[in-house]
Amino acid sequence: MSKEEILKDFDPSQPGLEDGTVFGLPFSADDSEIIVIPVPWEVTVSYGSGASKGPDAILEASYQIDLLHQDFPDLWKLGIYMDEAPKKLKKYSKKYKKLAKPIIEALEKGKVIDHHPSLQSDLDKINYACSDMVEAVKQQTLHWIEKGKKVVLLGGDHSTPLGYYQALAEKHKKFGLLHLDAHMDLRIAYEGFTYSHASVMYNTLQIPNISKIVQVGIRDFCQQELDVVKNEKGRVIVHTDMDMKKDAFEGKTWQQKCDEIIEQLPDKVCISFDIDGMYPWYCPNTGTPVPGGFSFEQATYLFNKLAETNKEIIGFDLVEVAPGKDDWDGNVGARMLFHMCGVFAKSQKLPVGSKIVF
Ligand SMILES: [Mn+2]
Repeated sequence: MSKEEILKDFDPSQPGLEDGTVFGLPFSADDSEIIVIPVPWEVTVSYGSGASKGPDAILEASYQIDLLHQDFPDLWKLGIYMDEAPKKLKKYSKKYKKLAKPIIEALEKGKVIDHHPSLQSDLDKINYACSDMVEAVKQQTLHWIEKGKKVVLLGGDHSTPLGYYQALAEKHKKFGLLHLDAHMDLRIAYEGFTYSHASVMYNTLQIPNISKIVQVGIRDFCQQELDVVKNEKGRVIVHTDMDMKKDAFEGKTWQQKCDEIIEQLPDKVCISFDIDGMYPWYCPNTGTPVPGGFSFEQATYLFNKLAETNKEIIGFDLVEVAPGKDDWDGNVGARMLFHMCGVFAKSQKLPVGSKIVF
């Protein structure tokens, strides 16, 4: 069936098709403008686990979402397709996470890993497996970009989008990251893991095409990360949660703050959204929650403002969504994913329709 015929047959007012793809949409990958690459990976988690189950939880919750988005009413017609995860990733995530556990425990007891040959050899294996994951994500991203698709990455923990940024760097000479997170993720090989979730922005800084990282919502960082920010001399800009709240308490509006953040970004922008940037009640099961944060609507407002400027959103990732006993975390993640697809598509000048005004 052609896409036109599928559209004619499909009733968007009914709940999504559970045998369809994400959001219950009836389209194939070929018929979809947007491809979501799920990366169910969490090998180096240091605290709470579950981020590898994020993509499944978001997929499950996505069937319940009404397709008529107030800001982007025609978004669903573009087609959003969730791809298969890179091969064997789920299995390897489990395997190497098990191997990482004794290393993290030994570190917690104050042991030095390279004094323990078997732990050191496991650590080497883990670092190798993680670099494989990064390469697989990069190749899968390039595969879809070369087919003309708008590609989105869905984690997994925050180590998962590094290969995605590397792929974007093959296509764009210079771009910046708008990074929403409670953490800076600028640690250097955290706990010995080169590709730790807590090191992803440090690793990202090694990509020369990334001209700037603008961090929003930060409220937990260490001396080493502060030193990285200082050494980068303006390449990393930090908006801490404390500073943003103080500004707000003293009368600065969110609109003013968003203008300031957007001004600091280069012409091309990739968004990296760690769900723990938001207030913890939006993501109670995420791996490393921190009190404070911003609301769902503050995030979507910032993204909408960015999409209204001349700056181009070239991609985004959403990471660290981890499900609990109910489907709340997945529900929030699915709605954020849908909204971010909308701003991405709008910025890419795809026909998302005009905002519904009452
Ligand atoms: Mn993070």
